[in-house]
Amino acid sequence: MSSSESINGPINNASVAQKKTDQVKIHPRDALLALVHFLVAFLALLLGATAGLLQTLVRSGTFQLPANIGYYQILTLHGVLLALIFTTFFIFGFQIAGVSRTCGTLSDKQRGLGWAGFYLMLIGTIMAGAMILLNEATVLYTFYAPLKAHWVFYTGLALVVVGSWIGALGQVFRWIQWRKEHKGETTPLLSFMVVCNNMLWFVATLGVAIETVVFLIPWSLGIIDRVDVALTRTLFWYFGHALVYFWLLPAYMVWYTVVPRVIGGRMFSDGLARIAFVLFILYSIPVGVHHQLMEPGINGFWKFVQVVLTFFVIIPSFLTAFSLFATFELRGRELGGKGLLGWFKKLPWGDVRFFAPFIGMVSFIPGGIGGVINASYQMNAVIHNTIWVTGHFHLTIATTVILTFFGASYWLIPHLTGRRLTKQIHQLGIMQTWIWAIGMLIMSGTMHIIGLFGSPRRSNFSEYGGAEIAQTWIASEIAQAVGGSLLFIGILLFLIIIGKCFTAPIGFEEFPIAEVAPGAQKTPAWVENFKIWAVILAALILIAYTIPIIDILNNSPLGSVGYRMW
Ligand code: HAS
Repeated sequence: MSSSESINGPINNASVAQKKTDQVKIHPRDALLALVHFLVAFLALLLGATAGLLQTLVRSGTFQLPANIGYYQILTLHGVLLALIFTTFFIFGFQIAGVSRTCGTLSDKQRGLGWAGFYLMLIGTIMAGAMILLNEATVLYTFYAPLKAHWVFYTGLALVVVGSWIGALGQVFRWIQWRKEHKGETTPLLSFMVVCNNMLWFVATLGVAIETVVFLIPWSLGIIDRVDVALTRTLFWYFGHALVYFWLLPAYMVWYTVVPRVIGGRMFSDGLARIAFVLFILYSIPVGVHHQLMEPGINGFWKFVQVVLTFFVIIPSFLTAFSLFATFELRGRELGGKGLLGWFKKLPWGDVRFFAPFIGMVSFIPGGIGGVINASYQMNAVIHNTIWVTGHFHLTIATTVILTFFGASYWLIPHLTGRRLTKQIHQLGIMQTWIWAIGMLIMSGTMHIIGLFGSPRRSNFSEYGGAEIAQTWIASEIAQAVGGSLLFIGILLFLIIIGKCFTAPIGFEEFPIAEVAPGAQKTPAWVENFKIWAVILAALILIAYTIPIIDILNNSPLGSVGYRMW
């Protein structure tokens, strides 16, 4: 079903230009590049999800791992494969497709950069994955020192980062080319968003690149004999919080540009969407210390500054919520919805392209509230290092983002492979979304509740706190295992559907992109001036990080940063 014949019947209100762009098809060579990224992502998803299932079963006390495999080893595999590898490959596949769809086919050079980046990322993934499997890198996905991994693991991760920079360049160059060819015009929204996400990613990964190349690799090779725990953690979280927005923004890309077209509506405002993305560039990086609120070594004043900045990064999500509500209501009323909520019923509930991301959006309401709680200094003391945090990120990345990615895959894979999204795929996709939502409600809900009672995260000991409380813990672990098993079934079903996408009848499935609502204000040109944003971003990073890092260095016992600096 295409969006010009949505579940609500034919859409007659689309403009001629819209009908024309609905027919645009990505060039097969760009499609191949995007597809190889998706294939690696889906393989990582399968392996990472299997590790997740095993881990939740171990915690429930009903299962023991064979062959000396450790709990923390599979926890590392689960985190690295899902949080770092699945996401990065999926996002790059989606972004390549998005730029090619909106700016036009990539040049050979741009595509070459995409392939070079892909191979480097793949080699890096194999290196890091092999070390985890060999139990040489059981350091969890945050690889905090003093846990130490084999140098091959860190080098593999560094290669993934460098590969992503090279791949991102190809996408950005295509956007620059479009700008040159269309002087004075506003660039296509989706490609602008891709450039924002790549800029955010580049600036954020500088932190983790310095952490691995300057500290962890030399330490692991024995070139330096120690590293500063506070410094490496700070560098990690400089990267780590922006990482979560690097995951979130592609979901927002789908929400802003694709979903309005799928429901047969229009985008509420192009300018508002761009401002939201720019705000993410500015505020997603100088906030990493909110992951370190309970740590010594960082002065309370700087923690306060970063908490305030964290509250700024919530604003673009509010803008997004407002914009989406407006889009849904406008379309629902256009279809005849009456009264306060009559428009809600008119939305295309049988269309998986809408339903899966919609459930993702709904999950982000409690997920976002949880984030605000985490960021509130005093409340962070209650939840930090408890399994509440695990519940939080299973609602955000593993529901909001992943359900949007699932929903996008159902039309994007057929688009790239020259096939059709069939009725069966719609039905299975909706079933998959329900399984996911119920599994996550059980698993993440339990994690939130027992987290408030102090159940620790990242531990396979579920009997903390004496015999009485141990019973409650164990009951909750079993609930998590039930939820986790449903999620695993959800992943298997998703992969079965993807298999069906590859074998569906030959045809044309559109890559839906909405046009802007008539009457929306024209986007001012300064919004696209990345130089302004780069300067403000640099200033914010310097304000938020210079003194905390100088403090850490000054307070380190001589030589504890590994290098004798002064
Ligand atoms: Fe978070 C920890 C704060 C968002 C992921 N977060 C984590 C960790 C991960 C993660 C992975 O301040 C654990 C890291 C680790 O291993 O230690 N988080 C926030 C805040 C936000 C936030 C303030 N997080 C995310 C997103 C993630 C993510 C997004 C992944 C994609 N987080 C924290 C903090 C910690 C933390 C602390 C550290 C905790 C600790 O102590 O360790 C905000 O960005 C949230 C803002 C969001 C909203 C919601 C807007 C709602 C929208 C949906 C609208 C719905 C519609 C549907 C339109 C305000 C946009 C219509 C519905 C109808 C019913 C019609």
